[in-house]
Amino acid sequence: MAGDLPTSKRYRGATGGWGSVEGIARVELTARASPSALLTLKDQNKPGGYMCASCAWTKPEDPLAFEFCENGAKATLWDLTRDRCTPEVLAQHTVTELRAMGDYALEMLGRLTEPVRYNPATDRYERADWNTAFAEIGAQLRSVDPQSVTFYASGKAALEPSYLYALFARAYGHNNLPDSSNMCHETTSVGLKKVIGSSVGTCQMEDFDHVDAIFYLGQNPGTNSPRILHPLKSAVERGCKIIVFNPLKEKGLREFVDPQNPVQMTVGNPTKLDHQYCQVRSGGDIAALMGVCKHVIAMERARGPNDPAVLDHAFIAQHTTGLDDFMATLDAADWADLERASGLARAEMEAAGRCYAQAKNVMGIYGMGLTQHVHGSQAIGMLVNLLLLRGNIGRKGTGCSPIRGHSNVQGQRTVGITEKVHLAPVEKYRELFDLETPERDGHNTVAFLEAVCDGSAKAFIGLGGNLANAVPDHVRVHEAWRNMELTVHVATKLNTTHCLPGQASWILPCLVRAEIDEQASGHQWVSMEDSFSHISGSRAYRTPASDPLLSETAIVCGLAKATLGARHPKLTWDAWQADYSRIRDAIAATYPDEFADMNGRMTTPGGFFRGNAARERVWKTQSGKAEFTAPTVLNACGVGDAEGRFHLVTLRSNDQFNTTIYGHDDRLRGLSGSRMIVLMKPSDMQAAGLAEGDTIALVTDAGDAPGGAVEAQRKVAGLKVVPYDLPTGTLAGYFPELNPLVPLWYHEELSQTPASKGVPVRIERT
Ligand SMILES: Nc1nc2c(c(=O)[nH]1)N[C@H]1C(S)=C(S)[C@@H](COP(=O)(O)OP(=O)(O)OC[C@H]3O[C@@H](n4cnc5c(=O)[nH]c(N)nc54)[C@H](O)[C@@H]3O)O[C@H]1N2
Ligand SMILES: Nc1nc2c(c(=O)[nH]1)N[C@H]1C(S)=C(S)[C@@H](COP(=O)(O)OP(=O)(O)OC[C@H]3O[C@@H](n4cnc5c(=O)[nH]c(N)nc54)[C@H](O)[C@@H]3O)O[C@H]1N2
Ligand SMILES: [Mo]
Repeated sequence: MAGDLPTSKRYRGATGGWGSVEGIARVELTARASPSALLTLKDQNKPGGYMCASCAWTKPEDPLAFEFCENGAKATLWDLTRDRCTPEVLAQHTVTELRAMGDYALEMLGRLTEPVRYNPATDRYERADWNTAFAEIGAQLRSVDPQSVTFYASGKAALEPSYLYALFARAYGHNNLPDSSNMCHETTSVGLKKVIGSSVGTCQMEDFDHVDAIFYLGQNPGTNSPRILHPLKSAVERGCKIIVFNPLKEKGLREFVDPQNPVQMTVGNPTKLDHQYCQVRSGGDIAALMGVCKHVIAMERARGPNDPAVLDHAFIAQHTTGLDDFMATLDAADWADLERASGLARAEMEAAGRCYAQAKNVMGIYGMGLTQHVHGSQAIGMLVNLLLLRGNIGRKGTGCSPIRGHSNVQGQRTVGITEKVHLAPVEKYRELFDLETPERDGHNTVAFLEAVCDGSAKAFIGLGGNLANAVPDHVRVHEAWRNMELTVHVATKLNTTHCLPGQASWILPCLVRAEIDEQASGHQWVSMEDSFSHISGSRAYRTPASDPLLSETAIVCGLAKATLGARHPKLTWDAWQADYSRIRDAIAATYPDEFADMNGRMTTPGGFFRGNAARERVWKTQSGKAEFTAPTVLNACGVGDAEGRFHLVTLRSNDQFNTTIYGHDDRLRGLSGSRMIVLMKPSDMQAAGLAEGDTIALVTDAGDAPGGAVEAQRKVAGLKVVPYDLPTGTLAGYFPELNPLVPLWYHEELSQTPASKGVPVRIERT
């Protein structure tokens, strides 16, 4: 299918509605889920049921009849396929052949059923048993320097296995604990923390009942967090105004038909969502928000003696620092420069400024469109600047909220999966387990990949994910990846990373979220944290896809025992594996302020809230206040404009979950048939002499690596040009197909998140 000429019929339906029902039905067919899998969906995101394995949007206290979206349903049905990737199926192909198939075909082989090990002599994965797998992996880990080993986590594994995974890493001897967050919201963890002292969002569900305006930047809810559309729709129906900043006119931000509302489904009158749509160019948010703030300040200065203040002076005086410097930067900024850097007209920024000033309660919501830029933390800082001007944090109906990705990515960080020692519960490990942990910070994703490329990384364990394909610089990384001595993957389905075996390589298959997890003490619960810092229990009722499957918790315990032996008597792997409530006791003992009585509270409808200081206007920043920051750049891209240079946005289609591709349609954008496409503004096409359907290559145009090293050319060929409504100079296409274009060194300045939303490229005709 890939490579066929795409059809670009404009999708006329709204987000949600019948289209989403069809979308689910199609995946049910493609994934070959068993008919009873559809029944399983009714338990999704319900108290007593299992939590969705797709995004991290919050689980409401009072769930809808079907508290899942098109894409959450797809994720579950995809997990519950009837196809099985058994050792017999694997025996039919060499790993070299498998690698050439690509992620879509690999996942279509079905669920992995038994542990397999790589045999270099036959270039095949072959059946193994759990005891051998644990013993041999443990022995090999004992023989290498722990500092050369990395334990990756992809954001899906629950709090219980994640807590143990981090503990295992540190007991073994490293802090090399990158997770998918390093490619995602790490910019939030660092950038938001810097300015308001919180590494996570401050909003709660009830804020949607009071919000008057929402600034919605760089996030595509129709595809990536569809359940947020319900509170957005209710807010709009109450009169809330949504001001969107996005280079693409994303359908999900324009209109919504509630698939749970029979009248709206029948009559089909969608709710219009956006009040104003600001089509910023790639990286244009810093300048756009500066323009908005500039106008708010101008309104304050222009007000008459009897007019109410525009700024919240009391809040600013009591709670913030840095306003003067920030105002000086705004005053020095020229409107023409702001227009150029943002791609917006002055009038648009002024209109958004008026809307901001007129709204009593404002929320800022954002996603990858802010975080995946070289100056992404400055963009987040600018959004916070805007909110602080009128005290829009720490009050009902206000706040700043990133929309998180994987269903437990935020929670994995909360319970210790972090490469940064100062974020690890080192004292508690000592107190509870007599454990001295390594003092050196570990590798994040970029540092790990650099170690892979320079040969110092010797072993990799992946708790989920498809890391080698989710990262930048495929060509360089894939070549070096195979030089590792040991690669181990805890996984549900086969993917490209598994097909890049190290000298020794194992795949350890695990249960999915919707499957029964039975241990010595009985049927287990697990738990996860959502975008709003609520912790919910999850328990599943599906029979596992095969008998030999183990839970992620059991696999982590098995690996830890085999590696550490009896070295740490207080690390009770057997007891933890037998009864997960004991792991939750350990989590509660490690984080008493947030997780006290975790076992008792996790079944609260909607989960329990672990609290947020910034929401209470307690600012855990360096200054002890919320910080206005003056941006040092106008555009968030790391490389500026030049003749023939475009900035490429890599994004998700409606038919994928990261590297898991469900199909070749992107319904809400009206695209179908191929993922090898580049979206381009018609006038840019004309200027470049291109017509619809022309095949081109994109070549990276970022200059050389810092330090002057000349790097291999980065190029993706065979891309079809599709005309699309985009700002001048901005192109868009799909992740992960376009990842070979992102240089490993092209990442966010503070967090090292790869800058996948503003990749400088030029076009080559082929
Ligand atoms: N169905 C489904 N759900 C998912 C995922 C999935 O792949 N499929 N992935 C999950 C994960 S891990 C994550 S992190 C989230 C990701 O969810 P999102 O944060 O929505 O991520 P993207 O799809 O990458 O799209 C980001 C949006 O930013 C816009 N954008 C790009 N560049 C800029 C810019 O410079 N400025 C602004 N203002 N906007 C810009 C794009 O047009 C796009 O609408 O979704 C999660 N949920
Ligand atoms: N160019 C570009 N690159 C990007 C992005 C982008 O927008 N543009 N987005 C980035 C972002 S936000 C993220 S989060 C990363 C994602 O990076 P990853 O998290 O590494 O990738 P996924 O595609 O989510 O991983 C899919 C694989 O996880 C395994 N899996 C699925 N479910 C389970 C489970 O329940 N347990 C276990 N153990 N394994 C499971 C399956 O084998 C599946 O093939 O990619 C990043 N890369
Ligand atoms: Mo993500």
